Amino acid sequence: MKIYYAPNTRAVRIVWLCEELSLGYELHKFDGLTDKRMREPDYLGIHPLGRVPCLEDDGQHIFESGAIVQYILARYGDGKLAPKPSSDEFANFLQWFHFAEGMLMPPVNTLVVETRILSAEKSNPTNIARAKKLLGRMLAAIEAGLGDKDYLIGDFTAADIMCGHAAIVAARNGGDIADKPAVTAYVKRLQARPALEKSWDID
Ligand SMILES: N[C@@H](CCC(=O)N[C@@H](CS)C(=O)NCC(=O)O)C(=O)O
Repeated sequence: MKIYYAPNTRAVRIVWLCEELSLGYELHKFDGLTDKRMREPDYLGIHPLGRVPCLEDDGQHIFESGAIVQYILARYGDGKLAPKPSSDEFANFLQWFHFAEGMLMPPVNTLVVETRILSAEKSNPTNIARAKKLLGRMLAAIEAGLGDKDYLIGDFTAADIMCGHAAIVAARNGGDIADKPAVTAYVKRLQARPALEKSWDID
């Protein structure tokens, strides 16, 4: 498997998953999101938007981090990091797995654009306030979902790779978790996992 990767992006999720599963992979590393090679025709032929992550496996390419995680789990997961479809946890697993890109990341994206990409003159305080409020509600849903569990469905699963990564990125980009003890502890717990620590910025 070849992972198209840039440090501190959603591509971290794919490396993290492979590390948790002890799967081998080759890395195609971009230096960051401003790396011009991401906009070159070769890569645009692989990912039409020139984004990461992307996976190459068995002569095929696949993009969308959630789809890639599901693909790896289904092909190479050997039943690990996901409950069986017949189990009581399966619905909860899918729900949190997809909450990451569906609900958590959109306000994070707005905050990244408004506070990191746009110049101070172009940035819109109303958009920032609205995104922060929305993100607070999404993080509150995680707080409630965690309850007194260590991970979203109890044991560590790929739902934590998707949602946990989003929660960490949210906390780094203006999401307030100080009033959310379960999320705060969850973020710390995830960051202490050696597989994640290794995945943020690989040489
Ligand atoms: N929903 C996509 C989002 C992909 C995405 O936006 N990736 C960002 C990095 S986290 C990117 O490559 N951005 C480059 C750009 O916006 O030009 C996924 O989960 O893979």
